Amino acid sequence: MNVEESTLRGSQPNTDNSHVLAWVEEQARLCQPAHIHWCDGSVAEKRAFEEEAVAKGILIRLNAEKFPGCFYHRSNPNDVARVEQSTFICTRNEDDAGPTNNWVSPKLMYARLRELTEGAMRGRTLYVVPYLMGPAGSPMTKVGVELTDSIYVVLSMRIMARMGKVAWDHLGDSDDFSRGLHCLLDVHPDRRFICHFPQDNSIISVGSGYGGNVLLGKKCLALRLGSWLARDEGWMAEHMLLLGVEAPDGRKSFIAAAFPSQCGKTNFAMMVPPARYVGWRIWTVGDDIAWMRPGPDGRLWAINPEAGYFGVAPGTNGRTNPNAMQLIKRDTIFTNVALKPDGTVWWEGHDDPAPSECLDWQGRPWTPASGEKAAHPNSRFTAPMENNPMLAPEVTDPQGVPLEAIIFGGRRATTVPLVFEAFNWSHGVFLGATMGSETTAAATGQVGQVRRDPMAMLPFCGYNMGRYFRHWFDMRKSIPFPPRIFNVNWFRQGADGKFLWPGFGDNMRVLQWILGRCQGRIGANEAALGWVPRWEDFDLTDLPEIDRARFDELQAMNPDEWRREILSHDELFMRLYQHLPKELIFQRELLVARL
Ligand code: SAT
Ligand code: MN
Repeated sequence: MNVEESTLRGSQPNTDNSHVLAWVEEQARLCQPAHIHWCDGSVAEKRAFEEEAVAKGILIRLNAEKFPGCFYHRSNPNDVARVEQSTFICTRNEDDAGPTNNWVSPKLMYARLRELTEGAMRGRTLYVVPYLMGPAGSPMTKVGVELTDSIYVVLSMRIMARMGKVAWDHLGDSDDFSRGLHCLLDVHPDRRFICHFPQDNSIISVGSGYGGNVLLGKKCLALRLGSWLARDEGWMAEHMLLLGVEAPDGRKSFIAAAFPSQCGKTNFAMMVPPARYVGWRIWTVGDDIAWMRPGPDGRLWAINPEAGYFGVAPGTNGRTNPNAMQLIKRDTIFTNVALKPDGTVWWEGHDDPAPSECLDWQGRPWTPASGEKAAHPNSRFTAPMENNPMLAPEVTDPQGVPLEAIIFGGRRATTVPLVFEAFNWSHGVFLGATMGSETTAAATGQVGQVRRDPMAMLPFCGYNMGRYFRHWFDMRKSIPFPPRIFNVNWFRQGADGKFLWPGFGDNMRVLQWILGRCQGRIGANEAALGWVPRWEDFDLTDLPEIDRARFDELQAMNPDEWRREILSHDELFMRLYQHLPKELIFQRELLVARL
């Protein structure tokens, strides 16, 4: 224990970067922690943090035989999801944040946050967490430093990013890093602010201990600040999974797909093809975020800046995501799921039947008769990507992977067909920009309302959304061989309210069609919405429930529904009107004409 105690009591700076030292000193003077711990990312340090977190009741060690290296955590019940109403983009001009973001001037917000963070770490430890977003040695990689007083955040950041010495090595003596400060405060919703200062490359997050609000590398840096940096530097930061499809002849094709939170990105990225796809394999590059830039060969190349998965637990099982079930058996932190008496975990939609008794996500005794959910609908697993049996080896390639297709998809019970292809890049940008999706439990608020969620970036775009669309159109000029763009909807329902499409592994059939199109192997019908699959080209072998009638229902385009859909685009277009690229208006007119 001696070594661990001394590790935890505080440590010497493990970098001599003068910009880092000065900034940490300034923040420490503000927050007044009792100790400062400079994280090195080592295994010994991780062990010591785990011991301390268990001793303090922040983590519970799970059954060491069944879940080696796994821990259980409960967040404050008032703090279980991202809070869009408390998330701010603080630019000097309000117009730079745009109408889809909450805005407060940096001056005002810094002052408010200064009051909240002054002395906020008294008696506590401030952890200095250096991390990389992206593989070491990649020209795309960015350095972040997060100062936090939460040991749960430190342990989670160690999973989600490349954390420790590797980041100092990458940074050298440069000043080019994102500065992040996180203080738990009293975890009260009234004092919860997730603030971004893109012009200072900095983030201050207070009053929350929940993933998306506090693992600052993820949404805050990789998407909100990332999208800002990307526009300035000529690349793209997107809310997209990345996967590789390997054909029996060994050829790999890479695809990016944007779906809103809780719409199955993790499941899709880890998909196992149906048995009839002999020799086909899906490799995961990333499950949430893609950084993409034009390569010297004129194609669009993408990296996954993350190193772990922060996946939704409920509904994850051996059918929906067998690879995830494998990878979360080790080294995983579970948050807000149910805890069984034998030190294992459970959630709604697990392979195991509901336990006869357990503790629910709030620590209350639960039985199947309780009439409430045992796991919170937004409960999560945090697991390192190395444990994924289908992790793409290319994930550490500094150049990333070349993209053949970009897929947009929302959660829509009606209106939107299973799959169609954009006529070209501009039309594809229009499809992404007008994407709608039903809201989920990933953010606090009402669930199941259709809202516009352009490119699945509504909560994550760090600047004016109209200019973001402009950036998408402009990028085409530096990508001579752009990926083709598709739209999918796994969630369409029949008149009986049941899903029409089985989803999960069977999404391989949609991927097959998409790749067939990208590689010029199959034709398609030209329709009002885009190119649509011909029945005879679409592989439905071993899926007897999808007969011709059901396929037509899945692909149906109802003009009345689409007229309503187009009217509902207007709501977003009006808000963004000032910076809305004209191309979007023209695309809309063309669509109306085709209808
Ligand atoms: O909660 S997170 O923002 O980290 C995940 C998500 O909502 O996409
Ligand atoms: Mn996400």
